Amino acid sequence: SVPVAEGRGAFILFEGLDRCGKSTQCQCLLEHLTAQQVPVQKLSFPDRQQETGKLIADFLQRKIQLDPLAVHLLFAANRQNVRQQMVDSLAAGVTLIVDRYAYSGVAFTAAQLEAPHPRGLDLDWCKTPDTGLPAPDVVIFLRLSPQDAAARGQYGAEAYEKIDFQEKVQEQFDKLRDTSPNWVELDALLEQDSIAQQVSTIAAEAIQDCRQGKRPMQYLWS
Ligand code: FDM
Ligand code: MG
Repeated sequence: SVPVAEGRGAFILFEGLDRCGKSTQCQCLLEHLTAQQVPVQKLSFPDRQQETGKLIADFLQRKIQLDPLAVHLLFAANRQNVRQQMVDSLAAGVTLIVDRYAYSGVAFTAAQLEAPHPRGLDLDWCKTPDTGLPAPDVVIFLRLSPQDAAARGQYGAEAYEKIDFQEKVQEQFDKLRDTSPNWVELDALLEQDSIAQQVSTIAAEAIQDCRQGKRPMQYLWS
């Protein structure tokens, strides 16, 4: 019998440093859930199709220069612009597989701020523009050292792709992990299939809980 979506969909988020394999795992999970006839939709941020996303893409490709704090707000705007669509999809029983989100937003900006942050530009400032977005039911963090990441492919094509900067980003991700109870870390050095298997187990549990109404919708930053 074909499973019918009863309760809400689950919000499954993938986070990690550049080259950790997030996009591959998102695609694997999409195919896996689609084969199981789970209603599912994949999103990735930055969404480069949006008007804000085009500015972000130009910035990442170093075609235009923007102030780091202004870029931060653009990344958040790029998410807020689809907030209602995400909420509606989840409510309609559609599971969302998301490639990067506000955690990347906070970590990549906070990694650029000099400590001790003058004028209140700190982790909390970075979190503010994403307030009110739907919160993920699970954050799957694919952990890979910046050195192992760099060995996978050449860095340098886009801004941020530098080992020393990625180390700072990882430190910020670690701070976010400490305040996120639904954060799960997987070793990104494992075989793709082995990661995919762990991911499908984690996803199945989240999907079942959400479908059965065991997890109320939550919003950032709770
Ligand atoms: N990035 C991504 C940010 O700096 N802030 C954000 O809010 C998001 C979603 O953009 F280096 C950074 C992370 C990465 C770059 O992301 C492009 P993709 O996943 O490589 O396209
Ligand atoms: Mg990238």
